[in-house]
Order: sequence, then structure tokens, then C-alpha cells
Amino acid sequence: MLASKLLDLFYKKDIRFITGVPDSCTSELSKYLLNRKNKKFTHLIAPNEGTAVSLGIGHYLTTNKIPCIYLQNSGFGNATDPLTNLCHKYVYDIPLILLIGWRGKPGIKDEPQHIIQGSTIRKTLNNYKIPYYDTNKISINKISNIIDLTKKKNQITALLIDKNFFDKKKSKFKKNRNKINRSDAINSLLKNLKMNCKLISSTGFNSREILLQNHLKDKSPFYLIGGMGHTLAVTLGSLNSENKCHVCVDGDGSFYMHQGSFSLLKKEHKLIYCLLDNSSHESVGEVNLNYSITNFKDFAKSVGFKRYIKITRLNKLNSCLRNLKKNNLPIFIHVITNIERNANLPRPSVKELKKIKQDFMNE
Ligand SMILES: Cc1ncc(C[n+]2csc(CCOP(=O)(O)OP(=O)(O)O)c2C)c(N)n1
Repeated sequence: MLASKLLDLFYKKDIRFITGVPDSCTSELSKYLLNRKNKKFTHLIAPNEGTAVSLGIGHYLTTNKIPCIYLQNSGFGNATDPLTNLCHKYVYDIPLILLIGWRGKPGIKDEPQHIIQGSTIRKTLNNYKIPYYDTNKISINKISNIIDLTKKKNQITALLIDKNFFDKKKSKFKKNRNKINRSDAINSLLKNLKMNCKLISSTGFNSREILLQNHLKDKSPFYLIGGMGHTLAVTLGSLNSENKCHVCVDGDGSFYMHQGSFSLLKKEHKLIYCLLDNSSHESVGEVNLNYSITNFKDFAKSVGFKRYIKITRLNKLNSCLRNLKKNNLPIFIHVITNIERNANLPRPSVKELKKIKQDFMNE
């Protein structure tokens, strides 16, 4: 289905507010909403799925209109608190349409981190008494009836969207040659950092690029193939338990998702926090981010980093990493990167995951 067709129906049914966290199954919808000049909808890319549901609650409370929240099933856990403890019929009875990107759908091959949510999401929704529909099995007329029922019963309704539901449009791609490529930034990090550090990297392309480039090196990174947004929390937990220097390589989508973790930074942490900022959720279909932190330097200082450095040139990154001293830490290195469109990056296989964990623990 074209994203525009579903959105036309939403508009007809008086839905005016759409928010969510992008996902590869629903990214056509996010991109359509972001690109449209004539905006019929208020559309917000939310930092996490719980925030998305909460934004929807606020919208309903002031307009009495049903909001639409989109999310990947991997983020369903983030959403369950406001869904069950505020919206549910046992509490405030706040109606919502959930569009849930269904990764790990039985019968469609997918990555290990999607197996549990993919195979249990219908059971979970059943347990939560949230009616759901597999959108591949229903027509647009049926979706129309579902929205009417959602309004009539003031209920939460979930539409499960697999990767084949939305027609994919090829978007134009023009590389910005003035920006650093993520692959070059990661190469620089692996090559130039002389300090003996443990490496932890975020969900999305960062981990996959490190996996690609690290084959010939002797580092044993821990890749957050799931747990998006928790890169820093895992790193801080690890830093609190040992005195070794740690590098946390994060994406901007991941940075915003659970930003509260920064409040736990301590001045004695030997942390190199490296944000590879492409202003996009690139790995789920290049969905642009439109968040409002403009002064990262003030942010970094306010949460306790000793130094903040913004990098827009590769040679500056090389020299920054080569010259890093322990007494500069904790440091926030903010690298402005390109959209690279490199979807063929490797992923760790199920078999490799336990070894990755063990190697990280032994390093
Ligand atoms: C909790 C959760 N929500 C959503 C996703 C889907 N997801 C996987 S990667 C990603 C984008 C990450 O963005 P960023 O950190 O900027 O990295 P990039 O995609 O640019 O490499 C998203 C939204 C997920 N894996 N987990």
C-alpha cells in the first residue's frame, strides 16, 4: 500500500496527530510525513516509543481526536508503561491507533534480536487486551472500520505492519562530500586510538560498520544489536565496575532515545563518548531527525564532560584521537557524518553472539 493512501484514510477519519520512532517497516510513512510540504498532520519523530505514546495522550486530551503512534515491536517495551498504566480501559480509556512494525514475523527471515518480540507480539497484545490486526490480511475498508471501532469503543488498537506492507519509493541520494563518512570515522577510531580501551557501539549502522572493519584488528567490541538507546548506560555500567578506558560509539537516534543516562556520568569516568551524528535514523531507511539540541557543547559540559570537541574534518578527528590523553577524559567527541547508504554492512550471526560477549568480557 502507498503510505499516502493510508494517510488519506487517517485524514478522512479525523486523525491529525502522528508520532513515533522510525522503523524499517514503517519508514515510508515517516518519510512521507516529513517531506510533505502541505502538512495536513502534526508529525513528530519521538525520541522513544513511550514518549510517542505520551505525546499522543496529550494530543487526545486537548482535541478529543485519536492519535496515531508508530513504532517497531522492539520498542514495544518502551511503550507499555503509558499504554497499560494510562491509556488502557482499566485506567483513563484513551483511544490510540498503534502501527507496529513487525520485525521477526513468523515466516519472514530476520535477525536474532527480533525473534522473541516477533514471535510473541500477538500473544503480548492479547495479554494486554489490545485488539490487533495483521495488515497484510486486511483491506483499506477494513482499516476504516477498525478506526471507527477504535473511536466507538475508546480503545487502543494495533495494526501489525510487516516489511512488505508499504510500497517502497526509491529516494534520491546525493552524498555530501563535505561531510565525513561514517566508515572513515570508524576507520580513524580503530586506527588512531592508541589508548587501551574497551569499545561499545550502538544499534544501527555503527555496530555493523565496526564489525566490518574490525575483522582484521584485535579489538573485542560489544555491539548493541538491540537495546537501542542504551549504549551509554551499558558503557557506564561497565565503567563503574572496572577502571579501564571505554569508548562508547553512539548514533544520534540512539543518543536521544534515553538521554537521561548522561545524568549518571562522573568526572572520574575514563570515557570517550563518540557521537556519530548524521541527523538521521539512517539504518531504518534514512529518516531525518529534527531535534532541537543546537548547543552540544553546553550540553556536554552541563552533564560533566571535561572536554567537548566538534569534528567536521577527518584530519581533525585523526589528530584528536592520536593525541588523546587520559587526563582529557571524560570527553565528548561529536563527529558530523554523512548519509552513506551502505545497507550491505554485515551483522553478527546468532552463533557469533556468545563469543562476542565472551571476548568483550575477557579483553
Ligand atoms: C527500542 C527500539 N526502537 C526502534 C528500533 C529500530 N531502530 C533500529 S536502528 C534505528 C535507528 C538508529 O539511529 P541512529 O542511532 O542515528 O543510527 P543510524 O541508523 O543512523 O546508524 C532504529 C530506530 C530499535 N531497534 N529499538
